[in-house]
Amino acid sequence: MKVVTGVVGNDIHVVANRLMELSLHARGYEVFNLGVNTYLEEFFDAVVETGADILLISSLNGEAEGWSREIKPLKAKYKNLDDLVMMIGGNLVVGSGNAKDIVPRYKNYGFDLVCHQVDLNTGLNSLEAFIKERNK
Ligand code: B12
Repeated sequence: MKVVTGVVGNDIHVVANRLMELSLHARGYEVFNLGVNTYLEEFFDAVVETGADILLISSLNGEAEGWSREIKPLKAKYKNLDDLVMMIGGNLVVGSGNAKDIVPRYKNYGFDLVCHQVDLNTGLNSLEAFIKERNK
């Protein structure tokens, strides 16, 4: 399967993003890594260009929430993204917050999987379980 990944907004934290690329490769995915400082339009354009099945976004500085509010109106401008699996992880708020509150908010923005302060491998395991369940 094809995955587009990167770090959203004005976020320069690159380490988790590089690890994500390596882990996805090791799990057999074809990876298109847009790197840090990536805007939503660039993610969706890359999904269309590559025909990706999954969009996997990282945010460490907590800015993601501001961007995520734009997802629904922006996604509506693209065709054929209904089957795209959308996942986000990292530090999903500025300061502290708990996953119980954060996860439903992000699901409402349009994400299928939300991993607030969850390690990469646990997150990728849940992605694989999600895809398996969906393809049943
Ligand atoms: C290194 C670092 C920096 C470096 C980044 C260098 C670089 N180019 O990457 C520098 C010094 C430049 C930096 C700058 C800033 N940083 Co900084 N930084 C860190 C630090 C110390 C480590 C981050 C890191 O690389 N960790 C290693 C990776 C492997 O671990 P990780 O990031 O935790 O990622 C794991 C999980 O989050 C998860 N994960 C991540 N993404 C995803 C995605 C998915 C889908 C899944 C499933 C999982 C997942 O998997 C990873 C591995 O298990 C953290 C504090 C900390 N101890 O975590 C702060 C931290 C992330 N930084 C922070 C901040 C605030 C900033 C600045 C805004 C500071 C400032 N005032 O200038 C700027 C940001 C500028 C910008 N435009 O983004 C805050 C964010 C707080 C928040 N969200 O509320 C933190 C948490 C520090 C803190 N406690 O306040 N930072």
